[in-house]
Amino acid sequence: MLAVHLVSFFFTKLQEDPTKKVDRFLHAMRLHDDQLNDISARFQAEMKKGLSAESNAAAAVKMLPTHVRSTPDGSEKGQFMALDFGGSKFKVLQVKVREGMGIRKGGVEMDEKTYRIPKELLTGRGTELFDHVTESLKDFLHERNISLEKKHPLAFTFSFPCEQTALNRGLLLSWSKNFRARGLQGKDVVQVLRDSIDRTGGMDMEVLAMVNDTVATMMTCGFDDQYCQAGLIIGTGTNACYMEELRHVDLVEGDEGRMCVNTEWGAFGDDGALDDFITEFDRDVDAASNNPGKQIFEKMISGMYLGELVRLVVLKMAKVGKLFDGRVSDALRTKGKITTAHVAAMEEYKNGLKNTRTILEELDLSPSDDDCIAVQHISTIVSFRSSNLVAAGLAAILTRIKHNRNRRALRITVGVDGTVYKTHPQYPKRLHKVVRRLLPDCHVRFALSDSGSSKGAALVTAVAQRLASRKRQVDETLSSFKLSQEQLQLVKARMRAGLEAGLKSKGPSAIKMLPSFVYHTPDGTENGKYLALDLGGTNFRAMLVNFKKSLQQNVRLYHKIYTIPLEIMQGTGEELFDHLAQCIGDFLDYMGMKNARLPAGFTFSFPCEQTAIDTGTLVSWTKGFKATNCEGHDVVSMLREAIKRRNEFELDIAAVVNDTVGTMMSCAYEDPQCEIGLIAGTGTNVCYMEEVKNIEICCGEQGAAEMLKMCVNTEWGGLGDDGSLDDIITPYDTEVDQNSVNPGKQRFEKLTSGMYLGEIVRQVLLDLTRGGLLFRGHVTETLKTPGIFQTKYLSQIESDRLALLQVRSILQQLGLNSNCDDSIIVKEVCGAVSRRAAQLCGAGMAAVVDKIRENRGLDHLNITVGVDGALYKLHPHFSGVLQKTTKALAPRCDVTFLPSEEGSGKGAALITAVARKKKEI
Ligand code: 0WK
Ligand code: 0WK
Ligand code: BGC
Ligand code: BGC
Repeated sequence: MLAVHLVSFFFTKLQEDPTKKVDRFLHAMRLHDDQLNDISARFQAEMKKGLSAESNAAAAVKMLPTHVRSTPDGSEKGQFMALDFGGSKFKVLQVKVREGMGIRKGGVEMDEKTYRIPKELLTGRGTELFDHVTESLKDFLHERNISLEKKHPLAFTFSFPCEQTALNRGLLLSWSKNFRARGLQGKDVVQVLRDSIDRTGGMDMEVLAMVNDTVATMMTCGFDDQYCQAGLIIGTGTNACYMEELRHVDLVEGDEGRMCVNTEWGAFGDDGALDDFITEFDRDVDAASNNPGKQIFEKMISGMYLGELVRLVVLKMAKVGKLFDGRVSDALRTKGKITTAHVAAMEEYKNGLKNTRTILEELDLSPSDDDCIAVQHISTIVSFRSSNLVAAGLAAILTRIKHNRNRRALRITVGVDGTVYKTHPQYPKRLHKVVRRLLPDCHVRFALSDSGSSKGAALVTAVAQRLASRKRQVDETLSSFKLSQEQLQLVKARMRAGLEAGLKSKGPSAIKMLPSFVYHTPDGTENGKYLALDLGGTNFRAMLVNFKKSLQQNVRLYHKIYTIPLEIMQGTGEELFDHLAQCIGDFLDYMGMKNARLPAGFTFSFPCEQTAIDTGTLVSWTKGFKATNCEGHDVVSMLREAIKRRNEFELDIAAVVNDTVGTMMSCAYEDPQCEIGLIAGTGTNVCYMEEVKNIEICCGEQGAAEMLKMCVNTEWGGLGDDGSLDDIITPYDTEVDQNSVNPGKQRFEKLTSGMYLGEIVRQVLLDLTRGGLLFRGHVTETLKTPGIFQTKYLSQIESDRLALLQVRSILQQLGLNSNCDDSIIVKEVCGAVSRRAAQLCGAGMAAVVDKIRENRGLDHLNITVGVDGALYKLHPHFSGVLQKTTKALAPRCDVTFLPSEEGSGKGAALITAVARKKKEI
């Protein structure tokens, strides 16, 4: 008896659960998370393949650049005609976008009409298909009394894979879904549209942008949600796009900013990458499709195929007697008899089963309740697999964005559209759930594009218009920084004239040409220990230099750097020199040489009139220094007095030199051909070995006459103080000069040196922001703060590696919220300002080397320039542009630029050594 009960229990058990039967039958379609993660990883690999120039051609997933470089930022405006072509409905629209009010607040008005596309046109001649499109457009203009004369900007949503080389140019790679019109593959569909508009005639359209429906959907949702950086279509077809870092898009020039990439993920698997997930039903759907072997991923997911998949599964299960007791109807054998809409209906919460019975009865089947449950479950499994596969693809994209942005967690919104997503009752929830399960550390929001993608297309066109006009305005603003060859030649000539004038006149000349009383470069015989003191632009350095005769060319140096607080820089002269004396004391202590009474060389990087090697009267402070009671005083005496006041140690200050002279000497120790010293740092200046006979101001000076050459500290920073640069000085430069501690002075320096470049950039950024071209027009307190944009930022921002992310983090640190475009502009501004600075220094250097060449009556000159300064040494492009400009403007001079290793200290010690030797004689 018990046995009978057990058998009947199991039989009813087996009988009873049709879903289990289906689960077994379709186990290959039921994907669990490991499989989804595997598919996600495979898709990531495919994305890389598609993005890289090497492997793109062979890649199945084409990763097509769209030339859409940014998502909406609320400043789009204008009226546009739009065509939405390629989805289940072909629409003609007029879209009005008003300033910054966003869609929710009704900032965009739409007027649309859907036009049927006769079936025969889908497979007819392509030109006829497009003529139908443009005739519909014309009909719409008529019907809506929209002027036919006025030129209308047109946005074209074309939902097929296109290789775009610009926003308004795209070659059709292949048709998909149910389109197969002839003669268009490989053609620029924007041109085809323009030709059709001309053929249809009677309207004036400017096709400004063609976008894929995924891109248009992302833009539509991006208008309201700045986190929307991806677009997803699950409709007749399926596809996704997202904002990729431009540096990863090999097929497009440039590495700044981002660009939206249309993945065309429908083709994932066309190269066999998904073969182990393809079921017999997928193969049947593909074989019966009008593009076998193509769009494999799409055929497992999108609305054009889901119904067919369900029909084939139901047909197979019926054939093997697992449904309808093995009875099959002709309707069930007929392709397309079960649509995706049927699938959605079968899965409705309440009426799902009822709908299933109705649908099956319409297929001339008489299903049992269990049959209905089973068929409903088949629909569930098929559509569940669809949403799971979309989730896996999306997980791959979002993971890539997270990595691109170096984020541990990502907050992002995905704009979605498409009939399957919109009409299938359970699809969105399932998709969201699986995506969040696959990406636990991402905060993913799905925004439904509630009115189609044409708003997005119009926004792309508006963005295109805005970007184009902004680029025009930024280029205009920066054009004043772009110096032509002629202008640089002029600067060279003016520098030359300034050098000549400075040598002649005792009086005030813009370029002071100060004698240094250094007559020759080192000869290697220098020996002994010297203290080198170096007051430059940003800090004070004390250095012990030990020349060892025994060790040829071997010099030992020990040094310590001390900062100069602003209040000391701009306090009293006494405080400044006391501070220096204190630092020297600390250094000698540190070196245990307090009682050594060392001979010292003092590098004093400011214009000093010298009458001998160990005296120098400060002409005027520069570079932010403004200590009182110094100008007009001998800086050596002031230091000696400070040391005396300190009464801790004694020094024999034997020489005071300019940092350019110290740098020249340091480098000449390595390269005897070095006869010029250049500083491109906080300040800028150059010295060079001039013929004594040309230095009128010191002819007859004791000791000068019998010498041939003397090093002259040009103080070229003063070029333009006489107005000779007014034709290239921009209002931004004037602003910087006005706000400086020495207005009207050092004009050339204020165009070229580290102390000022950051300020010039800030002034330009301020102006662009006030013009609404930057930071959304928000002029923050930070941006108004002088000195906030340090020149070191230029070097970081302009470095070729990682530039943009760095730009944004630098701007972030400055409290400036920026988007990609802002960062691109900031980088452009930095580039324009630093490039001009380097070119101007190059023009100045060309004047100096050509003068030396002519001094020596040479047809060609080989010479070396010893260089120092943070701008020359640390800025990624400055030195290269300077060298190139010098070469271009002084072609008869071969100039080697030798960066100084240990600064000018060694040079000062060398000069001290020479000075001491002479004293002993
Ligand atoms: C609506 C959009 C259109 C897109 C379509 C896709 O406006 O651009 O192509 O969604 O969904 P489907 O109509 O193919 O279901
Ligand atoms: C290092 C030299 C020093 C000079 C400085 C200029 O040793 O004499 O003043 O370079 O560069 P800055 O520190 O202004 O970038
Ligand atoms: C097309 C895509 C399009 C998608 C959604 C696919 O068949 O290849 O370009 O985005 O359908 O409409
Ligand atoms: C000073 C020069 C110095 C240069 C580089 C200028 O401001 O006037 O004397 O050589 O800066 O430091």
